[in-house]
Amino acid sequence: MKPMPPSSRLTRRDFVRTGSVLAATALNSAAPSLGRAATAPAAAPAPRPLLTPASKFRDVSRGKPVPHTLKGDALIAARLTPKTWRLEITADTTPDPAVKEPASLSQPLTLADGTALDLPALLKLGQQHGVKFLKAMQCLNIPTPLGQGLWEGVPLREVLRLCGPLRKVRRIYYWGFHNNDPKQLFQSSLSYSQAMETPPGELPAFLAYRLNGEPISLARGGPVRMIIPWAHGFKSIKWLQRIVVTNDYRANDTYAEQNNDPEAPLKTAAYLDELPAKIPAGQALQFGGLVLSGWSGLQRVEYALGRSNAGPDAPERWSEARLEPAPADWRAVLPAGIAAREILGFDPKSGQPATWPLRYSMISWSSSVAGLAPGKYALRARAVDLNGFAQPEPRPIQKSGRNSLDVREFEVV
Ligand SMILES: Nc1nc2c(c(=O)[nH]1)N[C@H]1C(S)=C(S)[C@@H](COP(=O)(O)O)O[C@H]1N2
Ligand SMILES: [Mo]
Repeated sequence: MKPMPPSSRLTRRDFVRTGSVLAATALNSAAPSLGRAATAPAAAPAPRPLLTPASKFRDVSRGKPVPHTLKGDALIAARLTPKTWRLEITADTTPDPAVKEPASLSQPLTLADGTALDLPALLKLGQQHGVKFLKAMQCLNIPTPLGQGLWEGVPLREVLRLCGPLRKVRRIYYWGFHNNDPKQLFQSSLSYSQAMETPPGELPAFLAYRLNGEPISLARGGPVRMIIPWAHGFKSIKWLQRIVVTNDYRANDTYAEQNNDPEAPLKTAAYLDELPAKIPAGQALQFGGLVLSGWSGLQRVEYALGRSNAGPDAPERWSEARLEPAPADWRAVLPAGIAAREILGFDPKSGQPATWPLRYSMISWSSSVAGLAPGKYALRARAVDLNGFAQPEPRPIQKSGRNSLDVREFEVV
């Protein structure tokens, strides 16, 4: 992610207004018969709100019943209310030939001896160590990002510190409420260093208790969920209830067993919105979508227009799309009472994003083409990361992070 030159600090309104009408020339040189003057440009798509309201996140929750349908006593028994929520932290002592010496921690936190962490204690820790972070939630195997939120919580390292020195620990795994049915267990894990040794300027794994300035709803994994900034959604365990430290060196995420790469970080990727099936000739085609700046950052978004979906005359001619600029006034974006300078990834002095797009967040992009002759077309979009890899590169398999190109077909009539 490049530092933002001052000239690129346009307002979000500028972004909508100037949604460029430019690509006909690029297309013309590939397929001269396509050119024709545009007469009636359609309205450019407005950028998505940077914060997705909690109720508008797409939901991929597992469990039967899903925890957020529990009510009354069932909710209390599940320890999923702010008053009943507890977190246990223990050491893994399961005998395993791969584990020569078991892990231990000085002070386990358990329900049995009344030491399990409760929400007031976590919030108190937050007064001293709290972090805020704007993150796109996206899994590695689904077509569209789920949403983007401002998450607040306490770094995992600070919570583990409550347990005194950890001995012989190589990994940390954790899970949430799962209806007491072992088959519904959904677990994730981190290396010891990922949890404890946040490098300067890097982002910690954290236990979140607020989303967009409000307590995390049950549907979004509240009262407390894990947020792993650099990872796909499957590491961000909802309804968090148990953390286990282990000397087992193997990642034991539920997702690994489902043929996913559990160590793959968030993939830089562009997403293309739906297009109308038919567009009147003479009207410019406005299009756009979201782009997620992942582990390797974002350089640009590109699109290519071809006459057919897979045909040989689909041009490998990519044009650069326009990225949504950073908001001129973050107060209009952030929940009341939260200043941009408090959020990780912003310069604490200027209150401006240190990079744009922010790491692990998504913004809108857009472009348009004019002068399309009647016929069938296919539009593709891709992200180019800061190492110059164009999506789907450099990920060899989908199961390490969805990386296929979005393609939309439409007809000019
Ligand atoms: N306890 C629990 N946490 C979970 C899951 C789950 O099934 N159970 N699913 C994970 C997956 S695969 C994803 S993509 C994210 C989705 O988060 P969201 O529902 O808040 O968008 O939650 C993660 N956390
Ligand atoms: Mo997921």
